[in-house]
Amino acid sequence: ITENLALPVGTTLDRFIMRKQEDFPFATGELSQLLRDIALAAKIVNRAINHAGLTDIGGAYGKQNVQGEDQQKLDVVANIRFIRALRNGGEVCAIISEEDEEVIQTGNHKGKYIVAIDPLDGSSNIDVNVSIGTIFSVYRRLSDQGCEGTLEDCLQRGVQQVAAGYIIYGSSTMLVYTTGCGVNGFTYETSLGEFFLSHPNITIPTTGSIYSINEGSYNQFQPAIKQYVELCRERNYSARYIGSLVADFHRNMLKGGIYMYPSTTKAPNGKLRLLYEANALAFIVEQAGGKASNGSERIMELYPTDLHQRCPLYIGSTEMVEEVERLLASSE
Ligand code: AHM
Ligand code: MG
Repeated sequence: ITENLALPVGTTLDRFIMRKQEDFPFATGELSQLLRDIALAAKIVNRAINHAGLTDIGGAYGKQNVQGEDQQKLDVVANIRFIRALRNGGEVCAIISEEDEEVIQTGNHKGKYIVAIDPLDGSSNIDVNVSIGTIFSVYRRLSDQGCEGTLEDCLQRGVQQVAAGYIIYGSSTMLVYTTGCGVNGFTYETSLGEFFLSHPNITIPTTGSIYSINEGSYNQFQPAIKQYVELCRERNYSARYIGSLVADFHRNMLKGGIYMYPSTTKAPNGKLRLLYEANALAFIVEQAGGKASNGSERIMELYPTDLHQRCPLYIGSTEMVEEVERLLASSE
């Protein structure tokens, strides 16, 4: 057996971030450091996830988060790890997390950035060894440095994002991010403890043949969404729904497809959260050439009024999202 010399390939995440920073001679390097902080926390969370079946870490924590959902121990672990990494890094003044009702003040009053994060998305999949993810958005603070981050700093529109990304803890662990100049993906090489550039300049096909929606809720969908699902069935599209947003999104971005979490009769605003789920993925998909909509408006232009507000989400290949928008518009 000969060693596979093709692996791992060239560029580490650190080097890539450094090279990108050199393109901006006046950049201070704080955003670069912030991204490195997130990557470090991702490695620690990745280790915790890999040990989940072996330690007493899996299973319900016995508490509920602010959405009234059961918190898993790993949710809590991931939340602590990311907050700690961002606090220690010093670049972030305030954090919005799915796991915390209020804005988290890091104490870094000089920090220029705000981070919105879902530390561990798809947590119902933890105990059954199915892919889960972390989603994050980065904003520049609006208030002056030298004090705590304000609510206004946290309630910015998606178009104000300076960076966004996700980590998918899947068959391999990947970090995918954008700073507004395309999307790049890095695969984690566990034995070396490094992320390596594996998916440079990711682009999403303009159309595809995968649709991802929880069809179990079909009876609760609006007529236009039922109609779109019928069209997908007639066209023999593949139905693929992991129930982990990051994993469903990642697959569709690479292969072409649409992910939908529509409004339902039980949840008129859908389930997903604007600030730390929809906006980040919307920024990424647009940078990859795709589209993200709430059915009638661009996700990134929605005005947030609440830290944990929800919105319907149609995201993926441009032509597929536009077809859903047309069906919704003509059914009004
Ligand atoms: P979570 O943030 O509590 O994990 O919920 C978000 C998850 C998404 O990852 C996934 O796409 C969706 O909820 C699945 O919801 P449902 O079971 O209603 O289809
Ligand atoms: Mg979530």
